[in-house]
Parts: sequence; structure tokens; C-alpha cells
Amino acid sequence: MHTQINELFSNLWQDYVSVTPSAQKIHALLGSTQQDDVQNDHIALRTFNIEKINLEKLAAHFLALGYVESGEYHFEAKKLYAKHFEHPDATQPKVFISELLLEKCSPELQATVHKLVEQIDAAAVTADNFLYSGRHWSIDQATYETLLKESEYAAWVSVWGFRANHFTVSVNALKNYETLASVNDALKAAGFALNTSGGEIKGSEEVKLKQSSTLADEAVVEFTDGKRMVPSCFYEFARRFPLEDGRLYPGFVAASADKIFESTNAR
Ligand code: OOG
Ligand code: NI
Repeated sequence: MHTQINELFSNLWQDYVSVTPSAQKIHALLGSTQQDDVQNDHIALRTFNIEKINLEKLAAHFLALGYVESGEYHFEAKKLYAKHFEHPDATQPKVFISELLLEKCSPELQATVHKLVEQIDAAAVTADNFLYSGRHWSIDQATYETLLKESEYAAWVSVWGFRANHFTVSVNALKNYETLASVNDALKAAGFALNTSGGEIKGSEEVKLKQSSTLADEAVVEFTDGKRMVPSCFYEFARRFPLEDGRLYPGFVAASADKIFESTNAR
């Protein structure tokens, strides 16, 4: 079971860094300063709430590896719904999966997204590599632009498909940094741009979770009518605080997550 989990996260990581070179550099920076690897707090995936590929279809891959559904979140303005999953072995990364609620979007957006999703081979969804299989359809630049005007999230999924949209460093597990602010300072000193929506640090000790993230890298996307750079994936940093019983708070904070989503907005 653990070998399978490690294999999945290793494949997700390889795919993620292929479009997020800054994550590889930051990983090396934090890892080399402590002569040890960094621990992942969580990863996140995005999808649409169409039966064929909805949140539950993505989650099934994690449930099969022993993960357990552990919390749900609503994002009214962004028209998103999310759940998080934990493994009984708390050292395994948590998983945050969201889906766009299409019925709340325009008929035009719904029609566009349905056309993309129709192109997916149903068998691909249950295949072992589905969670890092990327995009299963072709798309032109005008369609991407139209989606972008209505939903940055829809536009992101339309070009990047199924893959980790971020990995998250567990600040608690870093040996040479205690606070999130000190991690942020090191990143800024090394020239990385942070997401400042809602402040550089989202959350607080009161809500038991502090988070920050880089602004997504840009990577080349092949559209049917040409190639161009668009925002890809970002890297997140999370520090968790203990509950009354001493256990670290294992959940997410909707108000903070709402701002983290914006890490993939155009710079
Ligand atoms: C997920 C944003 C939420 C968190 O840690 O609160 C999140 C996303 O951008 O898909 O990752
Ligand atoms: Ni996150």
C-alpha cells in the first residue's frame, strides 16, 4: 500500500515539476539547507462536476489507497465545491480535490466544457495514471480566452487537465525554519514571487493553519492554433498548529483556500 502511495506521489511530482520548474528549485533550496528531503503537507487537484470525471472519480484513486474523506468546503463566488482526504498514516500527504459547479455557470461555458470532456476515453479515468494524465482534448486559444473571462478555474483545467496543481511543503517538518514568515523571506530573497491575495500569509494560529504560496509559473501550452505561455502550477507552504489534544489540525480553512486558488491567476 505505501509503495503504491509513494509511486503515485512520485509520478504526480514528476509531472508537476515538468511544468513548474520553480518548485524544483525551491524544493532543492529548502531541502539542501537542511540536508534532508522536504515533507509534503498536501497536494491539490481540480476538475468539473461532470459525472464522468467529477471529484468522486478523482477521489476513488485515493480511497483505493486507504485515504478517508475528511472534510468539505464551499466557495460560493468561485462556484466551487471541495473535499479533503486524509490517510490513517498522518505522515502521508493530505489531498484536496475541488470541482467547478457547472450548473452555476453560463450555458456557453457548460457547452464548451462538455465538448472537452466528451473527448475523454472513459477507460482513462480509472487507469492508474489518470491523476497525472493531463489534458485529454484539443483546445484553441479563443476558447481558452472565453473561459478565462468567466472562470479562471475553468480555463486552467481546460489547458492543464488532470494533474497536481500544487504540492505543499510542510513547514512543521522543516528543520531550519520555524515560522512561515521566515520561509517566505527566504523565498523572496531568492527571487520567487508570492501570491499576495488576502495577504502573503493566509490564516492564523487561531484557525490552526497558516499558508502561503508562490504565484504559478508559466509554461508553454500547445493550442490547435499555436503555442503560448499560460500560468501552470504553484508551490504552497503550510504550518499547522496543535489542537487541544496535541494533534496538529488536519483540515483546511475555506477563507484561506479561496485565496490560494488565485495563485494560478495571470500575473
Ligand atoms: C486549491 C486551493 C486550496 C488550500 O491549501 O487551501 C488549497 C487549488 O488551487 O486548486 O490548496
Ligand atoms: Ni493547498
